[in-house]
Amino acid sequence: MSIDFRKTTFWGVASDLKSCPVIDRPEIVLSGKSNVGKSSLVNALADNKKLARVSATPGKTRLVVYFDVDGKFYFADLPGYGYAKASKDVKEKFNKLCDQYFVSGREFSLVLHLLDIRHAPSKDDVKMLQFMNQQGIPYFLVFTKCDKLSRAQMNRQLQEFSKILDFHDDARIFAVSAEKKVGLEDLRAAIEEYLSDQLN
Ligand SMILES: Nc1nc2c(ncn2[C@@H]2O[C@H](COP(=O)(O)OP(=O)(O)OP(=O)(O)O)[C@@H](O)[C@H]2O)c(=O)[nH]1
Ligand SMILES: [Mg+2]
Repeated sequence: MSIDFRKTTFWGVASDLKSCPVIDRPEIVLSGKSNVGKSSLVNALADNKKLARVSATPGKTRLVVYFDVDGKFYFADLPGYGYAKASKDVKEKFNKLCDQYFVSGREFSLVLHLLDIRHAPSKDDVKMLQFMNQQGIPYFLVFTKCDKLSRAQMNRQLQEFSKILDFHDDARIFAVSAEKKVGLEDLRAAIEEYLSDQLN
């Protein structure tokens, strides 16, 4: 079985939990702070800049946006949490949608939790990892925007992260740049391998 990530298409959106579709294939959720690069990563993996809307202004993704990847699985691109500039109401709505998504009992195969390699993890990141560890939710940690740092700086940051974040022993860690197309092939291969026993 092989997945052609280039065959990724927009599939649908949901503005609240009730309208999230019941799906019949594995779902991979992208989570992380607003502006970390979730939508950019979908585009980079699919090698299609026009697929998901990306913006320098945090809070671009306001809905759960679903993408069909080669008819094999779905990506769910969540609105980022902690979008500081949104009004209180909007912020609460985003955060609620993210939170509900994870406590709803919805079944997903894997979470790609994204962290900006340049910044210390937020309280929400720490909470999210604790939650996934407690619930036994499988996740990959994906450090984004690697083009912004030198290798030495990157290694230093990774050490700092490991002091703050409680990585699961078998958590898989990736460093990517959507901008410079770094680390994408490794991530595609790991997703494919991860899903291989769930797909036929
Ligand atoms: N330099 C660099 N910039 C990136 C990279 N990935 C994303 N960006 C930029 O970061 C900004 C936010 O990217 P998005 O993909 O919209 O982030 P998001 O996590 O989907 O944000 P929300 O939808 O607000 O939750 C945009 O200006 C992107 O161009 C990367 O690998 N390198
Ligand atoms: Mg987005």
